Amino acid sequence: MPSDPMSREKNERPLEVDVAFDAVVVGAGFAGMYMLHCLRGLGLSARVYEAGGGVGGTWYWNRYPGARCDVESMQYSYSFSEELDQEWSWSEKYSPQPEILDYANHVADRFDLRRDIRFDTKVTAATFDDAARRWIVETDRGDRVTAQFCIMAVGCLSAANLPPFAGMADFRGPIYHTGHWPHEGVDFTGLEVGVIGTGSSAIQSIPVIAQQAASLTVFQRTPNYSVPAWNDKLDPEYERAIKADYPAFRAKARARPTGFYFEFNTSPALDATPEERERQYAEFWARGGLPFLGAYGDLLFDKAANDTIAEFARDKIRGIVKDPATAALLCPDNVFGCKRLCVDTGYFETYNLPHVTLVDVSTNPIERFTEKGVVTDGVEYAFDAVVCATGFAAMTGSFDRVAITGRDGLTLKEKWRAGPRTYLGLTSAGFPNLFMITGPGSPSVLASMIPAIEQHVDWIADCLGHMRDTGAETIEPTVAHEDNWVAHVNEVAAVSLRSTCSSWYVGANIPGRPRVFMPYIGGFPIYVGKCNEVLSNGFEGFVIDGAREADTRPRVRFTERWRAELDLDVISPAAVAARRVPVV
Ligand code: N01
Repeated sequence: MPSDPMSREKNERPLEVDVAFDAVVVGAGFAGMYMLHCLRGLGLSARVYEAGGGVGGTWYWNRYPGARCDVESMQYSYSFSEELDQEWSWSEKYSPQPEILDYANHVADRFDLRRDIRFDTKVTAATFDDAARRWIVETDRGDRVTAQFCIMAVGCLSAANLPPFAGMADFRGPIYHTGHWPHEGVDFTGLEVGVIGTGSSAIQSIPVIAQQAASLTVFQRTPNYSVPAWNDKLDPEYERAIKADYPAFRAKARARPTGFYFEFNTSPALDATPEERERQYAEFWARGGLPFLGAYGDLLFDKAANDTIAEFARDKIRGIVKDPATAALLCPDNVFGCKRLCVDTGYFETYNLPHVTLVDVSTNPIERFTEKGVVTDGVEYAFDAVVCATGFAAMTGSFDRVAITGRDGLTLKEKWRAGPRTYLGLTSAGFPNLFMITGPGSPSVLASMIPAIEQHVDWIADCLGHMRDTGAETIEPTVAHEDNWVAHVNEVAAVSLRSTCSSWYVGANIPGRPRVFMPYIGGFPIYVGKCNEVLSNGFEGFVIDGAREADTRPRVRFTERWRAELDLDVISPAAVAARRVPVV
């Protein structure tokens, strides 16, 4: 995907060669920004390289029409600064992309982050120099710097997947990817538009594109479940109530399996009568969004329970979409919530519009692009513009874009060929002093991203603080601990129905990728407890080399706020074993 040449010109700057930093951070999204803030708090020197022309990561690139967050605004923000929490106000229950990007820019200004960030710069390689015990980091602009620590803040869903359809170069109109949307926006007024894909990005953008386009044709390979957002202006009373004690609200959210707060019910769906279930689903549907999955505790563990919520959701689709053939095509027959649940505003209603058509490409895939449009099943559909809402090479794709070489010439890509291997999703054996923020093997995309990011950054910051305190040179997990962690990640994934379908969670959306459930599904608080324990036990499972004082107890500077008592009735290991942990 091209970077923006105008922005790059604007960000003209001298090259950085042979400059030494304590840490280099790759990416200036929410992870890289907060990491920089903490590195400064430790008094460490840092350089952040960012491929985009500004901060914000996901929210910088995904500017497609209708893009908004699926986690409520009052929870989708940093929690590290009470002042920041108090001074910022969101306008809607679910924030639109431009407002989240404004927030990211506000944070960058408020904490004076930009002076250590180099924009329009892609890190191309990071190589561990064993003799010097430092990382050599190179960029596409010719920078070549060294750092003791290299921190990958590259995001989980940032490597866009543009399938290599034959003939794309022949198409005479523009082809857009939702994850690389033009900054100036796109006006579809009066155009014949094709959209490929029906995941979250498509489900958000289709209703908005349909308002402008003369005709809209959607190519669907797999139908998706979607729950209405019931988005609205943010209720000022609700905002006031949360801001009256924001830290308490944050603590409640952190104790939840997904790292964000909503009310849920832990009882099993099949213990209820059909009438009770219907009432319960109707009530949770009326709340809308991802919390719909909180209607019962066993929905993602017990297929028979899941069938009941799936049928409720299909009934909703059949109730909305007037043409029965289209409604049937839109009804998924897989496990509800197995793929990431979508949240929409008027998605299914859009198919009632006379100029909107659904084309099933499940058995006859898109054959090719032509000069005029797209061909499937021998039929050519003519378009002025095509939108590929075809997703991302999730979790590992963003790492693959950087040539990361650890000890003995081992590349991360090679090491992860059969699937990612990490210890706690934070580090990987053979790659000393390399850290990942929300890497594979951590809750990452199964938790609300900002709390997941903050918890990782705080842990890394305490780790780096400890290394500085003890004069340590390198830290690296043992292979045995990494193997145990990978086995545990797989073990808990096997318990969940989520591991049973061909989603991007398992890399199945892109041909040729290994099929491994990548995020940690054991629940955010359980994972946080494990990270705390590792730290408190003097970085158990890690080899720390070169320390002056081997048994100095790590100081807890940043992770203190992750040590609150948990609501163990809901999130206990016993609850997990009994498969009564909703929405994990
Ligand atoms: O991507 P996706 P996304 N021919 O992979 C189809 C997060 N997110 O960008 O299902 C035809 O979900 C593919 O079909 P199939 C969220 O976590 C968050 O929509 O593989 N079709 C699918 O329909 C989300 O889950 C938010 O059979 C092809 C679609 O393209 C994640 O990002 C908003 C194809 C891709 O769907 C990714 O969502 C948006 C082909 N060759 C996204 N290749 C918010 O919270 C792919 N497809 C706001």
